[in-house]
Amino acid sequence: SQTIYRNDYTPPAYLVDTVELGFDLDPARTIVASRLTMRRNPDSERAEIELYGENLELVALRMNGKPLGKRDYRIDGNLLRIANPPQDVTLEIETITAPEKNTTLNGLYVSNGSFFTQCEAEGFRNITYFPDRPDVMAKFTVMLRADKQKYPVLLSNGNLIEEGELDDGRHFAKWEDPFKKPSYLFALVAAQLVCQEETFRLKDGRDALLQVWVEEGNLDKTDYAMQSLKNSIRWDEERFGLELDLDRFMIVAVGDFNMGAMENKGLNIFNTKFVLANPRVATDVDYAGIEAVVGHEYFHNWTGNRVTCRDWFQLSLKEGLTVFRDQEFSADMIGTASGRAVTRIEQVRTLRQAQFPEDAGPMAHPVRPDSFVEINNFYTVTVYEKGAEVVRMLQTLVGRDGFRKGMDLYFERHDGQAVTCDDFRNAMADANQRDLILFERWYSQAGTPIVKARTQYDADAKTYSITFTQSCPATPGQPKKLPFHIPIAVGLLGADGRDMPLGQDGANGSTAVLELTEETQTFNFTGVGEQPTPSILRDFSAPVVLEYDYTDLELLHLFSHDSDPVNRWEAGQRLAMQRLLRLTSAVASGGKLELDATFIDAMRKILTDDGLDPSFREQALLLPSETMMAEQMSVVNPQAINAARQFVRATIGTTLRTELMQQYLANMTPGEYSPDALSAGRRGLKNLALSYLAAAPDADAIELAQAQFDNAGNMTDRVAALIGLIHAGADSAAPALQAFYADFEKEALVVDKWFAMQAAAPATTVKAVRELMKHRAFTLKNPNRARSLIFSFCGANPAQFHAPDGSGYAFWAEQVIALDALNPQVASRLARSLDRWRRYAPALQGQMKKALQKVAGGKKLSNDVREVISKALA
Ligand code: B3K
Ligand code: ZN
Repeated sequence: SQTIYRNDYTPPAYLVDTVELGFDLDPARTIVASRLTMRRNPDSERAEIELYGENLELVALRMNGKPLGKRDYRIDGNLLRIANPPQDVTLEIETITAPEKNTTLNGLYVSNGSFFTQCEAEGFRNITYFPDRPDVMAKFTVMLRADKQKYPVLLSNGNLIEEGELDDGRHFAKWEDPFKKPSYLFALVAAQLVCQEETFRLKDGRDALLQVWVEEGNLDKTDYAMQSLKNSIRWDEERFGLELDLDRFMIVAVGDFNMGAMENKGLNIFNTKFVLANPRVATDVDYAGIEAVVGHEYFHNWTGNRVTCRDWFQLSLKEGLTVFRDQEFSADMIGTASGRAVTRIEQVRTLRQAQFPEDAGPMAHPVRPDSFVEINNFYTVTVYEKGAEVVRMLQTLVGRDGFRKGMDLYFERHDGQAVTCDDFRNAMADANQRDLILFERWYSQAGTPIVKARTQYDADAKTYSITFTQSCPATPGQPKKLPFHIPIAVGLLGADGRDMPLGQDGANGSTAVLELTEETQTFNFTGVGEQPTPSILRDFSAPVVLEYDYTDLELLHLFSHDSDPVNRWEAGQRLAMQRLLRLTSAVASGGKLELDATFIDAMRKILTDDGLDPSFREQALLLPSETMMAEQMSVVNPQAINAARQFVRATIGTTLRTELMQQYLANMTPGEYSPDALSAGRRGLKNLALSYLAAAPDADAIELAQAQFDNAGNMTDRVAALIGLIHAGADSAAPALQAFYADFEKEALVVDKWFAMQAAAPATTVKAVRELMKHRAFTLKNPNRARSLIFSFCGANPAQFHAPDGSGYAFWAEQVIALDALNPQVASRLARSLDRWRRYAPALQGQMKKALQKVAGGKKLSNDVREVISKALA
């Protein structure tokens, strides 16, 4: 395994203008014929054709009509080189692959008897020899041939230009993509599928054909994906002036898929999880996921496909930007200010739950990494979610209109090109005449910056000052950091809870965006008539850790009054976190467990404030997760964390019993199910109330959960009730689980939920997980199923996973090794579970190290897993 460095980039020696691909599809032996027209790249000095190929049987290779013999080319590992070719070259290549043997789900593979592809990042080289790098963009024409009965539907990118019958019961379809694209955006599907379709009028008056393809029995679950696609198309027209550039846009759902979905040009391939929904099988969270992912993949058509990445180090150029776009889309779909704030709160939660730990661990890397062994390991929360934060900060700095101008300039300059993160930043800077030189550090430096704030009020002068000091912890390969350019949105609250008018430059009414660019800087406010309570980092204006010594009184004030809903929520999280951490040490030292009435009263006030959206109240009442608590401790004690958090939940359940019950009843959503944000928010609050009631198990709460389970009219309520029963340890939990399985055993995505609920349940031991693995519905081969049981246990059940005897780690090691033999990309994700091993007590650390070493010693380890494990052990 070899490390690849960003600074080693060189342009390709040959470019490809056109690609003609012919597929004779057969699960055991698929023949791929490829014809490439290539020419010397004027931007390169080198005179060599380089083609990548993996797991291919090379049958024939011709250059300009002449067969090439063993001496005319060299194959080193996955690279085929032809030295000193002429200026213009036509290459003809014939290869054979065995899709049915491909368990990696990378390249061309078979799922439930049909053919699918996944080519990003470097999967195309498993299909044919090709300059498989994103800066080689070519026009593709694709001929598919296959048995008509088994594979009645033949799809590829772009437009269908011909189809017809062949001998022996076979048929063909020819597709042409009018746009140049890199090979990672190639796709084909040959399958037994049906579709929901619709013509949709675009803004410029053209009609586009939209299709959602699924297996026969799932046609009743495609409405929401179709609606989300139409909403996405409209939204991109309106917000960014970007139109669909094809006559046809297809979404295809497949049950075996390594990630969420893939933005192949005109032929998006999706994990069924992000397509299929009806109220019976999908939860509110599933619906929101479908909207976001359908949007995300559609938005890639411009940010990713029309303008793509020069090399894979630039991945965040398309991913960070496209996540930002899908976040804005989801927020705009809700429409209300408080709904928007709730989506923002969820983003902050994801960052703290997953990205901050990554940024502080052995796999920490900049948004634009400097090196990698396996690029698939860098489709991370840092590249995606922190990358989206970086784009969001740009919008905060140049304003919404300025951001649009920057986007317009970006497309004006780079449409049809493969470019870099610098090109994007430069477009933003140039369109707004802004200096964004220092801002580059957000792309080049890893680690979560820490911003310390100190404040001073001068009553006589009526001035208030905030001094910020920033620092950033060392990360692998980056011992010292330079200051970041950090937008910090600030408001000041008066004693009456209202925002004070700000006499500060750049102030926009009651919120000022301060720009911290040095290590230490002081900002002054004038005309401040009373000692304010500062609301710092409003709307989470930068992905940093803010340290400020808030008193409880100040936090309570913000929690009751801050006009910025994100900081209002944040104040509650701070109050809760302080208590959770105090209780965790009390548990560990055998001290007395107590929760103060002040905190309970604050929670009660929010819970019963009918002036607030239910979805906001739900967010405000949700406690920081066990993972977030662990990140705050110098030595992590998973069992004490769990016990402390359970104590707080049970105490809330007991002391607020009346109010929780009231809210439970007040937020029922009778009538027909609708996934809209308001209804989902009501269900969310109601089900959170239920989970608190069930955390303090009394007979009534269990009865309530049971009744909800029996009468649920949708999956959201059914799952919430079942989780309530399971977590309460109710006798009725086992029969309910059985009934649930019996009702839904034919719905793979619901069976996933069934495994996941059990995996995350507090009483589920390693041994119980091993038992569940013997269930007839379990298989490691399907990524969704593996994730539902094994990943859920290792990630969402820390108190059991970190069992003191090390049995969780031994289990983890076994599963990483077993998965790696089938599917390295999936295995490598699971391998990340022990990233933070050095933060645990010595006894646990020793056990974890042993498990890591066990995996490291595996004989046939993939590069994917080896990279993750060796970085963890380094
Ligand atoms: N671009 C794909 C992810 C590909 C992952 C390759 N290991 C999906 C997305 O981000 O939209
Ligand atoms: Zn993406």
